[in-house]
Amino acid sequence: SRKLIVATAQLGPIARDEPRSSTVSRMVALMTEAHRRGATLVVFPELALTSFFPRWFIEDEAELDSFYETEMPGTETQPLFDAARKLGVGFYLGYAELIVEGETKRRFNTTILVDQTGEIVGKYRKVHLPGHYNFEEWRPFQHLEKRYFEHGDLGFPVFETMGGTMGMAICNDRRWPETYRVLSLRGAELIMIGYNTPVHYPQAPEHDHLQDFHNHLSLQAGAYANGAWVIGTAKAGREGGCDLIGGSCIVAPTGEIVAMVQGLGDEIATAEIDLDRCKELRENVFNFTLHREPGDYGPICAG
Ligand code: CDT
Repeated sequence: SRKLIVATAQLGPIARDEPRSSTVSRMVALMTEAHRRGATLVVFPELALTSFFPRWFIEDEAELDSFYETEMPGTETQPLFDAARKLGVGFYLGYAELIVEGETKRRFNTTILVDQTGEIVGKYRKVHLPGHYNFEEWRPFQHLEKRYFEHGDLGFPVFETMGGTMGMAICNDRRWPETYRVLSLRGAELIMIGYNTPVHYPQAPEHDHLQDFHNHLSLQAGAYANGAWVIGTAKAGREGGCDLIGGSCIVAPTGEIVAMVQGLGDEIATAEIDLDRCKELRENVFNFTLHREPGDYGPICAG
């Protein structure tokens, strides 16, 4: 068996003007508690360092830029890397990434994987960007990911690190079966996914009461149909006047939730996971080599 203890590290709301130093302190506290419970890998949410700013139409470029990281680690995020090294705890960290190429600014919704020595060992940029590009007055809040981020240009890579094959995805990616399938075809045994999900879905408010169900449905189906461990981590609670779901959890390759947080604030849930349990599915019902029929899946890849 290949066992490790992992943690989902849910964050409660982050205020629009909350300094990075405060958020990073909250995250170090969660990492420290995870370590106390024996965890060696912690999964933080999507855009974990700031409020979920795509809910606001921000016209001032300097203000918009203030939500992005231009270096990683930077001065304000260095304590996370120091804590990782000191405690021997790796982590997944979602953040807004700003890079400057010549005169051009490029923006991505990004996550990195940091190992137990505090080194960055993986990076992923969000592929499925939900929402819209322009300000839409009818909405109670905006969802401007298509305005504030470019489509991720790294595909769905996996990383051999921390004793297994690791994959990452970000929020809306978890609703798309292709995300898990591409990562799993590349051998992912553990797929980490941070999210910010409003309870209210303005285009179909009749689905509001289903948000927690759809979250777990996606995470559990993705785990089971690919025989992979999945960790989903929320930014939760009432943030900037918008209610975000919680439900951060650890899902076994069988699709069962084996650990889950209880509330909507800063909280961790931990589980001992055995990466070898992926074989229960991948050597049986989801043995890709024996049973997949890619010759019949053509439309999936058609534009
Ligand atoms: N952050 C993110 O991707 N959130 C979406 C909200 C619903 S689509 C507007 C999600 O899939 O949870």
